[in-house]
Amino acid sequence: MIFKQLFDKQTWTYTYLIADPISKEAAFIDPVNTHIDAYISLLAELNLKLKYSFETHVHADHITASGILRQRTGAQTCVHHQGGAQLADIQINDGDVFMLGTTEQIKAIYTPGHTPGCTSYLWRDRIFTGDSLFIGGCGRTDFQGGSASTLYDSITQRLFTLADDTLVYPGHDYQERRVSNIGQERLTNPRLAGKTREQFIEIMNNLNLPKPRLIDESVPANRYCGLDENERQDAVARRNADSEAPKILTAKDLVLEAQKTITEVNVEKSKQLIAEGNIVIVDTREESEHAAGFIPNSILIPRGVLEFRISSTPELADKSKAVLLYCRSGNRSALAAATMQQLGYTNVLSMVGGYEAWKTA
Ligand SMILES: N[C@@H](CCC(=O)N[C@@H](CS)C(=O)NCC(=O)O)C(=O)O
Ligand SMILES: [Fe+2]
Repeated sequence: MIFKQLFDKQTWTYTYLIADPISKEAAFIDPVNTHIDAYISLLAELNLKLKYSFETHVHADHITASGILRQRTGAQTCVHHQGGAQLADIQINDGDVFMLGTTEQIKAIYTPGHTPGCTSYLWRDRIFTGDSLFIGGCGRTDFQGGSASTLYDSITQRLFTLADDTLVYPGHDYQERRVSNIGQERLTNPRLAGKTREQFIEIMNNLNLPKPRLIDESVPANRYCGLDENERQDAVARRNADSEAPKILTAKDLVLEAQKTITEVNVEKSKQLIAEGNIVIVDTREESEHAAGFIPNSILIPRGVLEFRISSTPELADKSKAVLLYCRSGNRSALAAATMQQLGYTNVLSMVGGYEAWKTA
């Protein structure tokens, strides 16, 4: 067997390389995007073909290398289907088994709690627990849909039921400890040993940790396997060309879809309709945008709260009345118009070009 434990000092992340020496097929677990060249060299040095790049979850503290590894090696990216990483080639289910060559089996064990998509991987005598179980600790549960009670169940029912001598290889260790085992964690992990579910939840709800330094860039990037905006376009197109796979929609797609069902009017026509009177003008932008300038007599209902504000807006009580919607450039108002039509409004118009075009005119 070929096995390596790699460490990213910046984020205290462990990455694992597993390979079958006969077929030369290899897999990474949780590769980090700042080490891609080193990974490629390592694969070359060991004469390995990367077959899979697994994520234990959609990480909040670093960006994955999986999307780029896919581009450079053809490896398949694998994330649990609850992870929200639509671009991943394989949407993992609990119990899925992945083969390297004919003998090496990697089995996915669903261990949610740190996030809803967390998965551990069992290979031979060892389990890669990601952030579900650390040495003497566990991943936090205070963001990304985390749940302390779910994590308690995952640890006690899925991980602690493995053989005591199963080696535990975590996703991080903030003191650079490298390996533990199930028996040791069951007996000595301070969050779990001798603790009830309620005590565990109490501990987890009072950690008061600062949020990870890189969370705001990591989570959105990792939903796209770590690819940046430019790299995504190709990957999304490739994915959408596969007729079997669910389509990945972008905001632009949603706007185009909405535009097929609504009526749009230009600024000139809008001015004419306003002059004729008897039309409700709705600004669908955010409050700060409205404050910086608006079309006279328009009422502000930001797109995000439209569905909920409508019934308490007296001007919109009559669903047959003419309504002119605008935003900054015409996209949000198109979506808002489609929504209002779904809610039964029969005379809704969206202003093309939005307030920008209005100002220019
Ligand atoms: N200081 C680190 C904290 C990272 C962090 O919050 N890590 C998560 C896993 S993604 C965790 O569960 N940490 C547990 C802990 O710090 O005890 C950073 O900014 O990146
Ligand atoms: Fe994490």
